[in-house]
Amino acid sequence: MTSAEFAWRIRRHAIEMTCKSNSSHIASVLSIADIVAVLYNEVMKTFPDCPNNDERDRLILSKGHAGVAVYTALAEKGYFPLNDLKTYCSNGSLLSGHISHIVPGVEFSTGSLGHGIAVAAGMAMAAKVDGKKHHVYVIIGDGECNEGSVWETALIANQFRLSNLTVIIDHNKFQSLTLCEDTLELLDLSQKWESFGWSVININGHDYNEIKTALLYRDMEKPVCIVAHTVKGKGISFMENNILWHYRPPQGDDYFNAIEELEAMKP
Ligand SMILES: Cc1ncc(C[n+]2csc(CCOP(=O)(O)OP(=O)(O)O)c2C)c(N)n1
Repeated sequence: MTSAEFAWRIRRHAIEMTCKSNSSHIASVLSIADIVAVLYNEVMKTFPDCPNNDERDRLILSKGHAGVAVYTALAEKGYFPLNDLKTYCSNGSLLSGHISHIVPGVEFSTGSLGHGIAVAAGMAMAAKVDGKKHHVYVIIGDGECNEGSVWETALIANQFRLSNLTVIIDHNKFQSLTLCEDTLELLDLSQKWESFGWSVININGHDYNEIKTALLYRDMEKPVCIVAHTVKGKGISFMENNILWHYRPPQGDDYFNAIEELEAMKP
């Protein structure tokens, strides 16, 4: 399967799941669908039949409200049956609205923003101390960069030269209610991370080749920060850059129109 096909499947499942469960955050999921697809389809060493294999690469989704992106990728990889996606957000289901480590293949539960990156840095540090070769990836939101704990971690990761850590910032320029710059302005993210000692790469977060090259990039001395320029709601025209879709579930005509658009651009 190509990463374009993999990402399409993430988006297709995501529309079904958020519609059926009447739940939020579809735009946040669509924003990272391409990045998550490349991670699972082409980059990370994974062991779906043995999720805790010590040699696996680790991914923490720090913006845990977009857990659907990772749940669908894990199901596509065979960590659990695709049919289980239908239980998303229902009573008794393992698949909660914010990502949960109870699900096979999920490393850490998140939802309260600003914590996943610190845990990822801890994992990277532990791997270094133990001489392990796996890589640790963490996806954070640009709005999430308003959290002080993100910057404490940026300092720590530089201090300990965590070259086995890659942070991917989903830079879609929005947060939950409005633009990031109208909430707490971040100014130039690249400059900031560089000044914290990181190796920084800017990419189009929807270009599969750029995503893959950046995810595989290593700096022997520094942790890597990928500033992925993305579109919130990417792939469904009426959701793109429209803040309503941070919380609004796709229902009725919106659901049918979204499915129609996706089917029309199936790779
Ligand atoms: C500590 C904390 N404060 C507030 C929230 C509520 N919240 C959920 S999503 C969100 C916006 C996050 O924006 P961003 O990180 O840019 O993610 P994206 O735009 O991709 O959804 C907020 C403020 C939260 N989950 N955790």
